[in-house]
Amino acid sequence: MYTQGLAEPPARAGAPEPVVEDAEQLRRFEARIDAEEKIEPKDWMPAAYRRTLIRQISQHAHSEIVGMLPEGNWIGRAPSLQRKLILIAKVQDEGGHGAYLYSAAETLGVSRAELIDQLLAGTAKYSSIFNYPTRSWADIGAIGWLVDGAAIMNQIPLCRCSYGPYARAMTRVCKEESFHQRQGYDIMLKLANGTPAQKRMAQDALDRWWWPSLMMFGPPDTDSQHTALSVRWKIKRFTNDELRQKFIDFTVPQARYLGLEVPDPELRWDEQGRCHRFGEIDWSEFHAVLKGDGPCNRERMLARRDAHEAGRWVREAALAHAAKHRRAAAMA
Ligand code: BYC
Repeated sequence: MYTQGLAEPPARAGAPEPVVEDAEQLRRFEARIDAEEKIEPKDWMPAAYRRTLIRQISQHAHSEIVGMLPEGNWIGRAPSLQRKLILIAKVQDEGGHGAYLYSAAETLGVSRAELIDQLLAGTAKYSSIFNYPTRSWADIGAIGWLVDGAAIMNQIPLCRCSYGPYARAMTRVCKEESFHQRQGYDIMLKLANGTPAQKRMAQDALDRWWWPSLMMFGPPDTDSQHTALSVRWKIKRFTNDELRQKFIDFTVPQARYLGLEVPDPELRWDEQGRCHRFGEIDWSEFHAVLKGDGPCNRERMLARRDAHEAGRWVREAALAHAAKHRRAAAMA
């Protein structure tokens, strides 16, 4: 069962050279995983485990930071003072999630500055969902309900991830995500029970966000390069398709309660399978977004690069302040 060959995913063009792990160390590592022990930063781990975690945690961190943009865009236009306060708190939470996640990634031996450079250079991925525009206030409801709903479905199992710092960061993140999901559903509830125009806005937002939300869970299991190893090493507890199905089964009754229609003519309850059957996802759209050709990819990257430049003086001032304190402490 614990063969060396399985420790590395198949080599891809441009991928680092496979590392041959020590068989005994690998056996002990996998025995700890099987025993549900947490792996901590100073513990021995296979190079592929470290690499997968850096990849996933940093993509997750970038998603939180880029994910602030579509909603941040509505802070100034929220329809009441209370809605504005709630939205500010939510967007701040997302910045905080990014910060915990960059810290969790740093425990694996990579610096936050390196990771941010990768994002700004366009070589790192972030969630496809944040490349779609927020056209109306109902989109803020749909993001909370569907996007944060999908995030919770994906992240609750990550609280049991085998890597300790990621699992602990996720526990805190999930508590906040559940508030985010509820605020989104509350917006949808108000709009769906409002005037006919408001209900149309809610339906339009569901129409536009439904399919991209399903894509958040990643490619189908048959095309997912990383799932097998990540499930084996208990980084992921469920496959992409399993989580997507759970999300659909959970969300369809919520749409019904809102009196809105899920934009999928093939959606139906399968009594025998006890789950919803759904139509084909347009994976060509997903791949186009990942390649940088989504509706807002360029705008999002431009906004992040501008924010990074605008924050340069703050980083420089913080470093100068820390250096001054170090010098003072050394002289004392
Ligand atoms: N978008 O082998 P696979 C939030 C990539 S933030 C872009 O299945 P894996 C929120 C994948 O990275 C929520 N790329 O990969 C924030 C891989 O590419 P590379 C973000 C995607 O890792 C603000 C390739 O496709 N959540 O909730 O086993 C406001 C093959 O995929 C996507 C997380 O990051 C995608 N949707 O599984 C509101 C959760 N899907 O690296 C809300 C943590 C796949 O080989 N991440 N790719 O170049 C995960 O759970 C997993 O990484 C995924 C993918 C399920 C996303």
